Amino acid sequence: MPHPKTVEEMSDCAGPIECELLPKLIQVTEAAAIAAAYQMGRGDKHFADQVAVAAMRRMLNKLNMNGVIKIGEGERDEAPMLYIGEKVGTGAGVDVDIAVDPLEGTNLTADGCPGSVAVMAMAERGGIFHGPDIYIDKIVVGPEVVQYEAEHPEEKLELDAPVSRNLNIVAKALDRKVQELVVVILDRPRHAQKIMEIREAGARVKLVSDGDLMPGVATAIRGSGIHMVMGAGGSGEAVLTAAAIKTLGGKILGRLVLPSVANGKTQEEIDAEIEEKLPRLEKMGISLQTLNEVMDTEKLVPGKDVIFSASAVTPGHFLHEVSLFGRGDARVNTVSMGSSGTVRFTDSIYIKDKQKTPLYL
Ligand code: VTB
Repeated sequence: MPHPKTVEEMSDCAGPIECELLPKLIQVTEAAAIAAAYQMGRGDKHFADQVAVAAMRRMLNKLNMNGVIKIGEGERDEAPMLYIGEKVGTGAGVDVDIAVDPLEGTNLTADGCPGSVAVMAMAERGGIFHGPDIYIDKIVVGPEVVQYEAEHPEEKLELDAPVSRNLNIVAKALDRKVQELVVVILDRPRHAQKIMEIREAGARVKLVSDGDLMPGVATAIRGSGIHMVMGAGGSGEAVLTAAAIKTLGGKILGRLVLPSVANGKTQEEIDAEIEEKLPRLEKMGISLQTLNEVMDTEKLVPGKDVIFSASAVTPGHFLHEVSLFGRGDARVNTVSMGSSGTVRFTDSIYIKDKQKTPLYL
């Protein structure tokens, strides 16, 4: 029987970003993860973040591209490096939009807890949502649900539908019972109602203290034990999730929400946040009305040549933590992917002294 794909077709990439920058992107997130790993468990989340940012930026600036940070460490006035709008790369080469979270799960790293990663996504210019640094309330699911929706147009996930209805669709798509589903959600008072509804519908809940980005990616990986992610978290994290889930064929639905609203603050506090953030929102073409619109995967990541890489700092759902061996040698696990459909699980071992450092399996 002929092989369904030629070797050339298998190694085809979606465009210049995947072809030229994906191998480099892996090294960028690896460098940040290794830098952060040296700060693991030291209780200083700001310093852990700082070293990850610095390592990432140094690596990024070596790349031949004309990069712009679209989602990063915050606005220019609050972040000295990798702020929104910062230009990175040598300036020669392809135009690239970048979403970055140099250390997703700073608390997790500082406390030595599982789930922190260094993560970045790239796409062609205009390929990544340009939005404010607030929250996005979301639903994330894997490719089986996308397939099921295509075959059952009347049964589509909706952000505002009752939780039980959405869970039923996911269960049918995965050919299992709602009781067998696992939903990951951030452990926050703002999610108390949703958590109750998920449990009442019969599904199981995994609460995470931080870091709902990689669980979102895991919804597209069978065997990860995660079928759905729900709840409001950082908008940057949601866009990064969207980049990964798009390349894996899954989907995300999300809506921008102000943290003061999501966290049930007083009207006075909500008004203060609106006053502070509205000018920036309006500059991005977002009004208080359009803030409420539901965005899909295409809206969050319209790019056609999208790449994503996440390197684990502490142990993850499907990645090992960084190992440090002395003499600066390190081993680091990464999952990376591109629009072509190529996914790589990379186990990189950086050895300085080949005589002194043994290679372990
Ligand atoms: C969210 C979540 C992230 O921080 O942004 C969360 O998406 C912040 O939520 O994965 P709170 O404002 O409630 O703390 C993370 O957990 C880590 O960056």
